[in-house]
Amino acid sequence: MNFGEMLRNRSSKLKALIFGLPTILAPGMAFAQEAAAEATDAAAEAAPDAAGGYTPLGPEMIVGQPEPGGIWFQDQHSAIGKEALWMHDAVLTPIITVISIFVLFLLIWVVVRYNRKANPNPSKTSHNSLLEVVWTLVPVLILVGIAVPSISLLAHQYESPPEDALTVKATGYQWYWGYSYPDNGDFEIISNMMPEEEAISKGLPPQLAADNRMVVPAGVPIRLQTTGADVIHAFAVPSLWFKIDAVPGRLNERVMQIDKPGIYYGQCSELCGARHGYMPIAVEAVPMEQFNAWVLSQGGTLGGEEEEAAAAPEEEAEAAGEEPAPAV
Ligand SMILES: [Cu+2]
Repeated sequence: MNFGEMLRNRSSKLKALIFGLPTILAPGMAFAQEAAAEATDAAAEAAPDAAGGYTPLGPEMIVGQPEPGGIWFQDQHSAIGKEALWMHDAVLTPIITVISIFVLFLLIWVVVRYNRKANPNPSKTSHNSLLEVVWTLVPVLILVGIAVPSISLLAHQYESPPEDALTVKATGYQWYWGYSYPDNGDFEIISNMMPEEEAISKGLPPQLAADNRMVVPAGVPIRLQTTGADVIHAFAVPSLWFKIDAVPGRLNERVMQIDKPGIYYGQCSELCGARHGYMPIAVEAVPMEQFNAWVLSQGGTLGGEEEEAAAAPEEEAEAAGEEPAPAV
């Protein structure tokens, strides 16, 4: 366990204590939520194959979401996220902590040892070559030490998606998201915030749950493109270390690769007008077969379906996403 992890674990114990209290005081509330969650699970189990083999994930599959009082990063579920969190926890936080404590110690030492009462005749020293070399060299070495993992992290974050990556385009509208799938027939899903009562009754987090999620396959690279239809929005999902502006007239893109199936919540992160706070992002990562079933249930096509009508279904499934992205 590294330093940042230790701090995070400590804070979560404290949070459990503070935020657990209302739950103890209001057990009825917690019960109602659990019952609702169970009811949703039961409903989901009762109607599998309703949409051609695809069943929306239930609340038990929520992986990435903020927690009350959370002041640390959310757990990361992508390779980039893990690298970046390591950079923060194992490199930056310890260095910041040690330097802060060292400077505080120096300040206290000067105040106590060299105040007018304790040291009536101050030294007239104006130079000390050794000290000056040390206090120049040590910070330089620290910065060089930080630069190595920092620059490689930066380079990893800007790596281009592989050519066969599945393309998903997120468009920010005032005030909802549209997700289109150019490799799968270019259909678009419109995603609005789910009404609060509906979210609670389904056991989903209110103001984060969306009526239609951005469904993507887990474990494969996704070329996520963003653009804005009216003003600048930003597509941000903290548990995937993902944040990119959605700018009108411009197409931004980054690789998103999600380790495991689950639901990952985010929000628009660029002030975009009156309902900026009400355009949540709900990413649903599912195994590839589930994704293909979902695409078909939305009236989309699997990659290369028209050209390779004779191909076996499994091959088609594998080919999903291999169709080159249309020029934009
Ligand atoms: Cu927005």
